[in-house]
Amino acid sequence: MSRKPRIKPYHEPGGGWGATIATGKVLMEQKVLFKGALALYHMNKPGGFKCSSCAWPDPSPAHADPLVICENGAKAVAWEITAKRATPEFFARHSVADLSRQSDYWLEQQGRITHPLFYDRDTDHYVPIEWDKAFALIGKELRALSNPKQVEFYTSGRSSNEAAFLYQLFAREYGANNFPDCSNYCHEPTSQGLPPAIGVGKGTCTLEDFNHADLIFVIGQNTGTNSPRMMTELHNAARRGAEIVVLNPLRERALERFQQPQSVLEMATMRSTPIATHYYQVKIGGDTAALKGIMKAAIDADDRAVREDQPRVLDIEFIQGHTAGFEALCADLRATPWAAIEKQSGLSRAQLEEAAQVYLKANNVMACFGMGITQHFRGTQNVQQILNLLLLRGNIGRPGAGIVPVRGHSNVQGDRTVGISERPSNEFLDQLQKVFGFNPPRDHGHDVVHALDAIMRGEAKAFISLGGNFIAASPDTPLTSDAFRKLNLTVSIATKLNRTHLVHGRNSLILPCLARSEVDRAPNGTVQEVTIEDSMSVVQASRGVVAPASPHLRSEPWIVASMARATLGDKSVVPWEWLVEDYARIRDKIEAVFPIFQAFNARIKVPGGFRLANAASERIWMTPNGKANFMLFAGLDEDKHQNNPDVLWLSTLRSHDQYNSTIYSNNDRYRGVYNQRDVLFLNDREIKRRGLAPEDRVDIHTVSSDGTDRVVHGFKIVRYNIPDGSCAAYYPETNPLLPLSLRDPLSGTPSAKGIPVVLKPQSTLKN
Ligand SMILES: Nc1nc2c(c(=O)[nH]1)N[C@H]1C(S)=C(S)[C@@H](COP(=O)(O)OP(=O)(O)OC[C@H]3O[C@@H](n4cnc5c(=O)[nH]c(N)nc54)[C@H](O)[C@@H]3O)O[C@H]1N2
Ligand SMILES: Nc1nc2c(c(=O)[nH]1)N[C@H]1C(S)=C(S)[C@@H](COP(=O)(O)OP(=O)(O)OC[C@H]3O[C@@H](n4cnc5c(=O)[nH]c(N)nc54)[C@H](O)[C@@H]3O)O[C@H]1N2
Ligand SMILES: [Mo]
Repeated sequence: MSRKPRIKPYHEPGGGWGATIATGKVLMEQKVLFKGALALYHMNKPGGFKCSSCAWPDPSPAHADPLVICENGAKAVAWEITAKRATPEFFARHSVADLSRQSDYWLEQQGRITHPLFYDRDTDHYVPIEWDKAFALIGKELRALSNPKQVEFYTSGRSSNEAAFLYQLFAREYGANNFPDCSNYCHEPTSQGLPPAIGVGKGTCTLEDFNHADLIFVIGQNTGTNSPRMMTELHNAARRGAEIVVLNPLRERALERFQQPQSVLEMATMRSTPIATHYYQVKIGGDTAALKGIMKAAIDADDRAVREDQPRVLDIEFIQGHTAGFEALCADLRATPWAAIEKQSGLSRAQLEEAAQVYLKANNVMACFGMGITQHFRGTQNVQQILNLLLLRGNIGRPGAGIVPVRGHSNVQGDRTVGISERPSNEFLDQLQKVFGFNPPRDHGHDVVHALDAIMRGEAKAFISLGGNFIAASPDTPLTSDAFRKLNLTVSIATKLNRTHLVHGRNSLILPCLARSEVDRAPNGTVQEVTIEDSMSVVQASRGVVAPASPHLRSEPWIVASMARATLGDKSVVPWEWLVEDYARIRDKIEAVFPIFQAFNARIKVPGGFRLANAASERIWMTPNGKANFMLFAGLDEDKHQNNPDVLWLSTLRSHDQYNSTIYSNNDRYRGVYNQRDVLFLNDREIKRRGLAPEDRVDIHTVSSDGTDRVVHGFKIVRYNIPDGSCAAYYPETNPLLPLSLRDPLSGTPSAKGIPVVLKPQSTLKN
């Protein structure tokens, strides 16, 4: 296969043989064909391990296919159980300066880290260190700090509930509530936007709802790539005749047409199923306008029904019995002119009225959404408009209806449930105090943005990360990197080498841990289980099945407990060693702190696990007024740059062959991009208007007024079907363009899907 960069539009359906062939290929590339097949057989099944790729729920064990996997889940497993190793010899060969010149792709391709490592300043190399010494160093550094609030405790959503619970326990007993978490970059607008509206910050549906919905919205989410197992539900719904309405600036292939790899018939006959019945290419950042347009048309139709003495088209009984704020919403929608809605959304009134008709016809409606909604300056308001639309017809808390935030990392929701929160409630802290007997700090701590601010101001001294790749995931990469280097201590609990390990503090440690697919043995020889909460609040056990990549690896709970013991010493009132001897003991403590986990250990024994209670699913509104609230966002935000035709809105996306900062390959099959990632998707009109041509290379500059020139160089123009005024490129390469200050004021989530940019001729040479 040629390694030359090429563009070749993809006309096949999503899924299908393309996906099946790709699955085999990744296992071969990582040299784990047989081990991989064994692992995949046990994935997402009772007694096996939970896939670490996405947070999509599993079907109930009774209805599951023999393999509950997808192409990208297979990539995640192959990547985890790869035969490649980054050994002490590897680190002896490459200095950190050397490694810093390599791409993110190359770094992770070196394989699993086999030993705990310590950064040796004299030689600029990572060198092996014994576990005890590593913990002693962490303890010494943390104890030396004058204020525990100088430490940031980052989490990426791959860690288990057990590891995350111990982690927050450690931080709080130490004295800090600083929990920057990857969800601050992700679904925080959901976690902030839903509680005032419906009393819970989570989705209200279960997988079963897909069997009863007659309309499913898919908004700002690339399902075929990022939650491929959700395609099974969309595929089944489409085949039963449900309407599927997509709002997305890009025409994502799997949402147009999908061939179900698990369907023998479709695979054998090469047939596929159209998925979206209506595909609206909203302008980047135009969702609030589009959703308001749909609601405005719905309210017009209801007004008409009243005038003509016809049955109401809105669910007035539900609105009157359950909600507040309806009148204010109507007044605002009536006052918002169509012309403004059309301009901002990039969709015509006719299109939005059509969408409203589809909505009004459907009895049961679900709305699924992803980063295209949340990663915006108005991310929280975007989420709330989706909910407003659902409330208009009582589409919540009944079969086939509700809101479905599609979470990212496999346990990002669970980490939050078990206490990773920089703004903990008093109720939770009281409970923690009662169960463990120490006085947890009560003041609010840092989320990612405030952690970054503290690092930049030099106030933070140490950064510990339970997984993830903080530097690559964060905005303003060059500025954040410079600040990060000034820290006294950086500690990464990780599986593979990444950028954050190279942009390190004065003292730096890499602590290699077991991955979820690997067997984690307790001191008494039994295999330990951890638990995970998926996007639909189902908690299940996960148990590794393959041999660890190295005998020196340790589990995340053990590493966290050992750090805590080394830092807090005999002063600690937590029985750390005892807890990690048997994770069932950690679960008992979780249950004692959070009553929602009642009978935790017993309930995970049931195949398929259990669903955490969700009041909004029962139409119980845990809001201050006891109602479901329509959340008002008056008018439309003016697009500050609308009169400047040079400005484009840039959305930073994932390719089909990456997992966040982990790049599996430089291909993006469904978008027809091969062997390259430095591309900029732009439509024909915008290309011509600038006197450019496809394949030309340009520099991309952020439009901002803070005096910093944010730029990435030499991106290749690719002609793509995307609305006027919009463009797209891959993350994390484009993170230097994202200003830390460009964030949703309500949730703090950076606007990674809406960055104002201009294009300039390439200033540095690049092939
Ligand atoms: N294979 C794989 N799986 C993953 C991940 C991965 O990287 N790889 N990452 C995981 C994580 S942490 C997350 S959060 C999820 C992310 O999954 P997604 O939410 O699908 O994230 P993105 O790929 O960033 O793309 C979002 C989609 O939004 C669209 N979009 C962009 N701007 C806008 C806009 O203004 N409005 C609308 N309506 N749409 C817009 C894009 O075209 C794209 O289809 O996936 C998880 N699963
Ligand atoms: N511009 C832009 N920026 C974005 C986004 C975007 O769409 N655009 N998306 C944002 C989103 S949604 C997210 S969630 C963040 C992601 O941010 P993070 O969660 O911080 O990043 P990842 O790339 O998922 O982290 C990958 C690393 O995790 C480690 N790892 C993998 N498995 C394990 C494990 O089992 N245990 C441990 N301890 N470590 C493990 C490996 O060392 C690997 O290098 O990025 C955000 N940043
Ligand atoms: Mo995410």
